[in-house]
Amino acid sequence: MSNPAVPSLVELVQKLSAEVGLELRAILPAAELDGDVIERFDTWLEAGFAGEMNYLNRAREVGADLRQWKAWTKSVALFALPYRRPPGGFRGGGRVASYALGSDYHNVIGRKLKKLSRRLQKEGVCEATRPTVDAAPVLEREWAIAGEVGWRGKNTLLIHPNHGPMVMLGELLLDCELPRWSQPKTRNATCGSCTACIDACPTSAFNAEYQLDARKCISYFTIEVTNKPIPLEFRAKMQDWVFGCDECSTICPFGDEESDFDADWGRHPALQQLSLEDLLATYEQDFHKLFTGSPIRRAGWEGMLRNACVVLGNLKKGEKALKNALDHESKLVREHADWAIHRHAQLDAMR
Ligand code: B12
Repeated sequence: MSNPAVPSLVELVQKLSAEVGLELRAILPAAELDGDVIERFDTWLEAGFAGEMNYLNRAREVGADLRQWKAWTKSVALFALPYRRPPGGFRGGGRVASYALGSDYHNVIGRKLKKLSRRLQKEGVCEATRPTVDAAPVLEREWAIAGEVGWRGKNTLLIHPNHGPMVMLGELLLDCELPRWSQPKTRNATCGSCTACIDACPTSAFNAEYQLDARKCISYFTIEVTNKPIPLEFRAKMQDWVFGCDECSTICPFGDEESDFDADWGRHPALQQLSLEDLLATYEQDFHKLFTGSPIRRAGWEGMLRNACVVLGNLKKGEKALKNALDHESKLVREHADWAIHRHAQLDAMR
């Protein structure tokens, strides 16, 4: 039954979104973010919290107005796909952030957004469109907050009232003017006095509520920095996180712990197949083949082998594989294997 409070054009976008497996969360005009967002972004960049993620400067240039990126944009449709599922990782240990356990979200969401674009074009709703997921100069969380998809969590993540922080964001830029619209909420909430995410961070990466020093975040140094050593002070604190980290997401009281979106994202076969010891023995070419279609490729072969050494060190496992890696062609891997062997001795001494 149609809802008379929702303009029919929005209903059409909702319907077409649902047909491609997306739930429309909000629609905003192309220039909607308030000035404070950009000021805070500048402060954050100037403090050096972005580390080596120079690509964020481009998002700064686009700023509050998406027309700075795609001049024809008039509206933006916002999406948030839940991804919570039982934890997982490499066979025998080595945890991988939940969002990366299956198919690459860029592809999963990107494909759905492309399908939606074609349907909108066919219905004559718009002509030019641009799907975006993560890898574009779009401040995705700020748009989602402005569209009331959820609220800004103290862990800096967008928290959806029902799904919590474990949602991946995606947007569709459109060259047509659509009415501003937000999905009605079934509950109103905020973080209140809760600081569970800040307290749970293994590397104390939050300088303050709502403020992350990315350089200290496990996700940053295991994924974004692919060719440099992991700072010594963080290696033991990484525990068994070999790619990304979910600690500030899973501790959040919002979102249903029982949620299981495994079927939507799948499990990547390489993770079923490989142990960290196997990973350490892979050649570069094989690594890229094995992880085709997985976000894990982003960390690169050398980066992932480096991470694997640290985790094997922390888990006190894989002594033989680590010893072999002392002769690895990569200096980075050799150095981390050496650290891991010393870590085993250190853990023995602590017993
Ligand atoms: C760079 C980046 C990272 C970096 C930096 C993270 C960060 N917090 O900025 C690293 C590599 C560390 C990272 C890690 C992760 N990421 Co990331 N990442 C991004 C990316 C590409 C840009 C984010 C960005 O603009 N950061 C810049 C800073 C300035 O933003 P900010 O921290 O929100 O800062 C604002 C606030 O802090 C606020 N602020 C500052 N001080 C104060 C004070 C007060 C009082 C208030 C109210 C506000 C406030 O103002 C700042 C400017 O707006 C986005 C995709 C995109 N294109 O947007 C994905 C994205 C944010 N990442 C995502 C995910 C899933 C993750 C991880 C959970 C992955 C994992 N499991 O390992 C972790 C979570 C770590 C965390 N708590 O942020 C999702 C988040 C979805 C969601 N629910 O929010 C995104 C949106 C990708 C997507 N398409 O879904 N990520």
